[in-house]
Amino acid sequence: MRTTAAVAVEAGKPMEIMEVNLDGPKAGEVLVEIKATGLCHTDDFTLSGADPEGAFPAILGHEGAGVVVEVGPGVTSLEVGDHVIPLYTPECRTCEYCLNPKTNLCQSIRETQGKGVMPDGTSRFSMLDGTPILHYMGCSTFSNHTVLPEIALAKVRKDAPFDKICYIGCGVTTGIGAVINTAKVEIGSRAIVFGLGGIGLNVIQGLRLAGADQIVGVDLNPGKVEMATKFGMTDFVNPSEVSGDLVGHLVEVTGGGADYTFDATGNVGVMRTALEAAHKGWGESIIIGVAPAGAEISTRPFQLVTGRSWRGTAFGGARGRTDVPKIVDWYMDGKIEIDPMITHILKLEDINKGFDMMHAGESIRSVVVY
Ligand code: NAD
Ligand code: AHE
Ligand code: ZN
Repeated sequence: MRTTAAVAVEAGKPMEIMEVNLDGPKAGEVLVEIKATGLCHTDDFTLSGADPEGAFPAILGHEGAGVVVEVGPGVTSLEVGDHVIPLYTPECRTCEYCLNPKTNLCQSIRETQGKGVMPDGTSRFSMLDGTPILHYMGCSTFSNHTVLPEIALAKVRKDAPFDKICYIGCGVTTGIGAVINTAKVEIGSRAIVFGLGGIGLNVIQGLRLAGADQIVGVDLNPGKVEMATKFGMTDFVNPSEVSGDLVGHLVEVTGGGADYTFDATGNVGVMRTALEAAHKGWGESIIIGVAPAGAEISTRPFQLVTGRSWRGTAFGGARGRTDVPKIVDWYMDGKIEIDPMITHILKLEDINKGFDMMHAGESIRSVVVY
């Protein structure tokens, strides 16, 4: 079939909207009509050329929601008409990783996914002249139609609005999951969240759900304060307004250091600050942000010797086919909020403007509705 997509033709260039060819689903695969997709900073990171796994031309996008249009041979858990959220972290339920309760990082298709191809090693997308186009994070939600493996789709209830639940495909689950699944924050904790964007706000929302007493937000953009306060931030620190040592200031604000700190910026300098602002003896720092190729974290080992831990999380430690339908229920039951964070609704032809707004710090989440 033919479908419309925003194609990342080259690193560092705006995406081009074009008609593309899409082959039908092979064995174990599913054709999905994407109804809505969020714009995550990770898409921007890959488009910029900073992603060591970035390859072009590709169809980016990994935060979508849609409807099953066709199933390939052997697909048993989904049928035409099912509502689904694509999963960049699939859940095969049989690999060594899925069988280990300590991780959500299903590895059954990770190698081919990282190369931009389906598990059989080929792409389903091509340009009208036949040039192959790569998939991205196994999702490619910047295409109106896409093909995914069955294990990379969470089946969700049909009454949930696509233009809101698409955000559960990355930002919401990543932020809330980092608190609940990865850090396992206890009631009464003190926490610091670095970066009050589409992920950081969901960390704040998760901290409030977990019953944290103090939630300190750190961002260079004061425009983020209003929304962060609405979601539960109790204190705000703008590093550009702190004279002297930022770590020392944060330790003072939290009365000795935070029980939990979260990096949602992708800046390795911020990651160091986050680790060092964690409480001596027990503070845990969780890295969520994705850093450019070649970037490395550093600190004095003494920071770890004296009881701080440095950890990381992907997709908030969530097992997508199991957890995502539950998070959709939380949203529909009013336990979590999504609507205020979706600040802009765009048409696919305006997708590059969505990334311009992200760069300018004007949006929290832009969502493309097909
Ligand atoms: P965003 O652009 O919406 O938000 C980033 C925020 O960080 C902005 O508010 C910005 O002002 C702030 N910021 C930037 N530099 C800063 C600094 N030096 N100090 C303080 N604040 C600073 O991005 P997002 O969509 O929220 O994504 C945040 C990060 O999380 C990105 O690196 C993204 O790639 C990553 N991410 C990781 C996962 C995962 O599974 N680990 C999932 C989604 C996104
Ligand atoms: N390709 C990058 C890594 C990017 C990365 O860390 N991605 C996160 C999800 S970000 C979603 O917005 C992730 O899931 N990581 C685990 C994994 O297996 O990719 C690089 O540095 O090579
Ligand atoms: Zn993302």
